[in-house]
Amino acid sequence: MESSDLKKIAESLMNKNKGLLAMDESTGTCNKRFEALGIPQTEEYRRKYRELIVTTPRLEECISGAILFDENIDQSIEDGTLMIDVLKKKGIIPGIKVDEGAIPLDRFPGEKITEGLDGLGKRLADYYNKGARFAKWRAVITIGEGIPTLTAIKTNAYNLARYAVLCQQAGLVPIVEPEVLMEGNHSLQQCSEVTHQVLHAVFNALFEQHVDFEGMILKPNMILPGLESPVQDSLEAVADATVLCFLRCVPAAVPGIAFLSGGQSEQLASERLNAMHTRFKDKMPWELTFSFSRAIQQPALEAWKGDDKNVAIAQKLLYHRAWCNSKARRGEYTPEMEKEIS
Ligand code: 5MM
Repeated sequence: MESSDLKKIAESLMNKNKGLLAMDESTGTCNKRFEALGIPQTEEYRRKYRELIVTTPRLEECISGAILFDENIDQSIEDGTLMIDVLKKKGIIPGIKVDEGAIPLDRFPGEKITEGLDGLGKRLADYYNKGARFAKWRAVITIGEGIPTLTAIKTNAYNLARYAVLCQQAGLVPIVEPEVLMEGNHSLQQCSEVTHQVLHAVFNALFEQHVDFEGMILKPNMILPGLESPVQDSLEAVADATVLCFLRCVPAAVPGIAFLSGGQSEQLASERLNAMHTRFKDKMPWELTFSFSRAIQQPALEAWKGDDKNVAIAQKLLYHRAWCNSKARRGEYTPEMEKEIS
């Protein structure tokens, strides 16, 4: 694969009016979300839900790429069309989550390491043949008493870099996702310091593994105070801390940064992304957009509740959140837009 091909895919994913839709919940995560809403936790209900997402009318106006989970890449919608083909027909680039989840990091209590490197080259070749053009791997970093340790940061960074180079070899654009979790009572400043350290370790590892920065995308957390922190900072403080951290850590050769939402409310995720654009217009060397799962899907999932008769309203809600975020990624979002559901 020519590096110019990877660059083209990365640039298409970072389309100025759009962002990414993460619909790569593993079976366990998807079932947990279904359970909370009383939706049956079966393969057929997970298929129906993913059908609802990929067939949402006009989704392609706001979404450039969708991240699938292994279970969905071979699944079809009701009429027999493969979900991946539904996406391609809409002009949405299909991607695939290729990590195999985070497990406890032995001898480092409270920390995790993401698995999935064994046999990855072969799996990536299969996914490419099935039509995927980008991939995703998520590493999880927790802030707490004495953590994260340097070992956890470096081990996760190394795995992310190995994954990224294997993706590029296979013709897939790697989305590199080091997530510093929101859980905890840490301050905005602590999140900034940890994210800074993590991003330096990740880019150092990517550099050492000869990853082509122009053919990758970074999927980070925003710089936020912990969910239990008594101080919840303003939109402006979050926007400034986040963009300044990236300006210091992310090379300009990287085409784009696409945020995870991490458990923020849907509206806050849009407002914060929007504030970054209004405050740093023309001052960022990369595209800055979204790759949300919960902050796009949650209202739709709650409206659907597993019932076919709710599909149309759920799709309207899904489109609406994608639309709000496509406005936010241009700095054009306003809270009044929350009422504009057509
Ligand atoms: C969809 O959730 C992805 C992880 O799933 P598993 O934990 O089941 O493996 C996750 O990587 C997701 O793509 C990102 O965290 C973005 O999702 P949020 O909800 O944070 O926007």
